[in-house]
Amino acid sequence: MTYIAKPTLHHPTLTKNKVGYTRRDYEGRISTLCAGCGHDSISAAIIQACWELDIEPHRVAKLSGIGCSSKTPDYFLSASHGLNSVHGRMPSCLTGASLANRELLYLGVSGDGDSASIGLGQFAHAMRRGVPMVYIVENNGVYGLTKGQFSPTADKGSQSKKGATNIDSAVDLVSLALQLGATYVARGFSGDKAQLVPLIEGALRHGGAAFIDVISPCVAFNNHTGSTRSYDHVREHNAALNRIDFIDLAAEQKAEPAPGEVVELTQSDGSLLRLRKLREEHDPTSRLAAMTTIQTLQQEGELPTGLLFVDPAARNLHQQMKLPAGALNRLGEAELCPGAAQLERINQALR
Ligand SMILES: Cc1ncc(C[n+]2csc(CCOP(=O)(O)OP(=O)(O)O)c2C)c(N)n1
Ligand code: SF4
Ligand SMILES: [Mg+2]
Repeated sequence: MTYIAKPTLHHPTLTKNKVGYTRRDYEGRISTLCAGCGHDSISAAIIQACWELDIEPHRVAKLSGIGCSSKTPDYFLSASHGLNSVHGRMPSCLTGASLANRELLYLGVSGDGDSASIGLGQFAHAMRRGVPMVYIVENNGVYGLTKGQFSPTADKGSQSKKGATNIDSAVDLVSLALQLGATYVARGFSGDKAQLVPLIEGALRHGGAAFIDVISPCVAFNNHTGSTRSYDHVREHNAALNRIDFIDLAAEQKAEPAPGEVVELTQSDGSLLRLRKLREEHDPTSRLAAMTTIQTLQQEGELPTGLLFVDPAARNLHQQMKLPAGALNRLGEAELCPGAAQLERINQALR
């Protein structure tokens, strides 16, 4: 399969977005993942979201670790910048890149093994520092690439394909992200693109640490009875809290919302998240309420999905560190070497 290249010629009548690209311009190479793998649906959702939001592909940097999930950046946004890091080290590479050049849009793609096992410390610090990024974990409950061992997100008591029972407690990445200070926390399902695409779009416009846990079944090793990450199980236990009906940057098109209470939240770049509540009791702007809802539903065996929490006025790492507006990698000598007098002033202030 890997030798089959996608044709580069596009049909001249394909629809273009506002920045002049067709949806095909956001694609990547042909996927080598197993047919039916949830990760491929997430790649398709990322392509859709970037195209719909008129994001120029060369303004995006996509970073990943190691795993089937971490291979996926090869299958979307081929014109973007990319880095495939050592296993679990994507968050620190992304943090460094973001500090060097804040003008790009950072997209981190990882797996449940990559982020909740070897990379757990890295995950934690990227969240608590408020790195402006969209961090997606393609969560299948197993190490897919190394043939289906339980990952730390596998539920206690769930069964492996060969019938072994998982005896360890699960790491719940959305709860962790909330506790650590992430300012946009969502959970999607690779089998529900209508829910997932707007969640990614909202995250791309967020401007702070945005985390999306996407339940993404592994058809080769974790799609059987006894697994809590199979397509059937997730469909049966998906407890959607809300739906983002649409995200509108200038709030120019006012579509009629579907029935249900609607909450409108304006993010710092002016984007409007229009949320239709499916569970009246859930307030997506309360971190505490999100934590309580997640714990309560998960204890009942349900998987809460949707936009779990958002702080629309979130501050990010750059703002907290009072960094200059442009990319640090373009500072000139005058800014980098402000002179002996300035250095003396700084030294005096620290005495
Ligand atoms: C330092 C290091 N340790 C272990 C491995 C072996 N390894 C490769 S991928 C992987 C786990 C991948 O699981 P996950 O992140 O959940 O991705 P998936 O394949 O399930 O999408 C492991 C343990 C490695 N490549 N590097
Ligand atoms: S092994 Fe699992 S995670 Fe990896 S490509 Fe196949 S279905 Fe996807
Ligand atoms: Mg995995």
